[in-house]
Amino acid sequence: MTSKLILLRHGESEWNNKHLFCGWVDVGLTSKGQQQAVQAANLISQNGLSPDLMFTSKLTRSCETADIISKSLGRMWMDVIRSWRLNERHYGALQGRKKSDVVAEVGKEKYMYWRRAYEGCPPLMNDEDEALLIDDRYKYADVPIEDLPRGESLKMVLERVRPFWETNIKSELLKNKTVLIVAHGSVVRSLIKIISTISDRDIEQINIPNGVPLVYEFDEKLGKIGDYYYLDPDAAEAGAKEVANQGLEKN
Ligand code: DG2
Repeated sequence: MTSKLILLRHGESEWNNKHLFCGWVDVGLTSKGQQQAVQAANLISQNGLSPDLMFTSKLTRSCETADIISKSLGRMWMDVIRSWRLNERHYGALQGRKKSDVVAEVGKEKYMYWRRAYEGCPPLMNDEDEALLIDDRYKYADVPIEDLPRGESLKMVLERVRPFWETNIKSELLKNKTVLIVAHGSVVRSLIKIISTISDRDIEQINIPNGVPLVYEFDEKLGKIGDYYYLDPDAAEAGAKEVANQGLEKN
């Protein structure tokens, strides 16, 4: 028996499209993002995968992608578990800023450090701005509201994703289920770092495309069979390149 884990970054969001740092700001999908979600569902079914349950974040762009997928697959009955632990990396005071403006202000090196270095933590958000982002969706979070992040490095994301992976996700995979996680660029990078034991340096080079599913297969003891693979490698490569270049090209 094997279990399968499908990881997916949501379809293009309104702020991905405008090249704005988004983090915990709640925006919806563009029509392209909605089409990417349908295409992701097509890839999942064409590859003979039938998710048994889904995990997603508390942010609309991921919830919307998850809804489109379960509808497109005809599996709206699937259990969906939503957690702030699968939210995008909190981008602190960079949230709402255009990526190319940040490059112009602080230079490419600092921009890439904040964006991709494992321990690169952006400037934190002040308490007043943070309060505007915290609403009812976090009321029953498993940590006190004041302990929710105000800015995070990838390392900090990994530290809040890991307990959820260990407790909530692994237990489902051990039941031989096919599990779909619809989340965000940094959450997918964290999970890849955990599962594939990627070094702090190498994870900097990994960019996650919008809307292209990647798959891990495990044996009954949760030993990884091979490494992850994308269901559409060409689309993944093109999408990852586009993400890597955000803010660095004229846009
Ligand atoms: C993007 C990631 O997150 O941006 O927060 O702006 O996956 O929710 O669209 P997502 C954001 P980069 O780290 O790629 O700059």
